[in-house]
Amino acid sequence: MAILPQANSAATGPFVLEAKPSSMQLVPPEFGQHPETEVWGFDGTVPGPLIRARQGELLQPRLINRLPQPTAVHWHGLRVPNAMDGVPGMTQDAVLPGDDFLYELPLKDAGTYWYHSHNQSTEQVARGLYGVMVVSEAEAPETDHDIVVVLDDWRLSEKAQIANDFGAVHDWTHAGRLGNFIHAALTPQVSEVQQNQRLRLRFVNVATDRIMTVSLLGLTGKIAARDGMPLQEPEDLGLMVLGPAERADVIADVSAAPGESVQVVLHERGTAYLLEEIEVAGRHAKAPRGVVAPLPDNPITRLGSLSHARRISLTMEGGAMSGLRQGRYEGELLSSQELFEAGQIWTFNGEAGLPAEPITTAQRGEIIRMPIHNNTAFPHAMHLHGTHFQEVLPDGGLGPLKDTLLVARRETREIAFVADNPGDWLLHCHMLSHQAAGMKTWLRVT
Ligand SMILES: [Cu+2]
Repeated sequence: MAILPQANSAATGPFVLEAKPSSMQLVPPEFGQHPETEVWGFDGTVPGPLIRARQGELLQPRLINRLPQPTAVHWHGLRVPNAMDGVPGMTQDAVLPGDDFLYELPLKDAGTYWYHSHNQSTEQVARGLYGVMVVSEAEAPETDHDIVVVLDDWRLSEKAQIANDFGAVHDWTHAGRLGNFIHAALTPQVSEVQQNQRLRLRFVNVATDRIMTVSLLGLTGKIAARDGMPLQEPEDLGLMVLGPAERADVIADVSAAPGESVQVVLHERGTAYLLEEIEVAGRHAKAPRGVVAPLPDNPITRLGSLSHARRISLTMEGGAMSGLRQGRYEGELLSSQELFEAGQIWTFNGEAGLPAEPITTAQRGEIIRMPIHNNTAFPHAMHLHGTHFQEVLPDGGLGPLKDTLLVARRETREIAFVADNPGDWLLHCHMLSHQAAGMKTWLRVT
């Protein structure tokens, strides 16, 4: 007799994730005849393979590097052991071309996560090295379709090739590398739905730098999770603003009538663009389900009192239209001109690039609260590795669990978190151009 593997054996043992050059028909025919686009993708696809697993499983992806550059994979939003975080120079050595690395990822939390290159990421993510990971709840809410919506932003030449201008100074000093082809990739590619069906739409902004503002037409429902974590009270669906790396899970019933469509609309500088639509064909036998109940909670501690919290502040400076005069870089105090010449344009607490010392060393279990002062003329998407944080709201209340927070220009926002995952963790702007040009620091949890 034979013992057969389970049907979903991909998640129950090591599996291969191969980073390699490839090509794909990125620009669809409605934009005219375009050749395939040369990309770098996991398993040669962009987005990379959708990894579906269940909460509580151990995921073991083996990264094989078939790129012409070293690489590493960061599992964005997963609370993993430090050595699995995928940050070259901090948690592992970059994986050289031809080499491989086995990641072991215990999936503590259900939700929508993503994975992407964390080496030369301004180039590698822009070339397509990202994918989505869906960790399903033990008791998932009932839906008719569960669809991942990847929002990406490409800078393409007239021949539909990725512009090879990574590190352009104007991008780095301003809002980052913004593209000219914004796209929503649906997985699975559902072509039609029925009125009254319930959809779960998992939005992921994988753009290197662009903030995506989207609305949904033909749906009635709620945002049930942000950055993977369930909202204790689902939020009304309105305009969704997703900074780079942010996610939102929408659970909604199709309200559009047969013959109409469900639409994903991008709002950019006063203009609305239809990114994707799904036809409504027929009416489901059931009435709409109506109420969207909160998703089952994840085993992460939400903050209670902040009375014992230690405060560490972070001040952002630099970029265009700012008064940056000087900053430290690699231990030396440089003038703004010298920083600029070193490709370092932004500072955290007066320091550009990864400092030798952590911004703080926290005892395991300590509560840290961090006011973030954005003294620049641009928004920034602050991402903390290793755990989720909550925003400390102006009224003293606490916001939802998040791993990335968009901080508007000249704005102060405050985050707080339990430093409960030991190791060295990056804290950086997820506008990858800004990160490359200085906006990163780290903290140590002992
Ligand atoms: Cu930034």
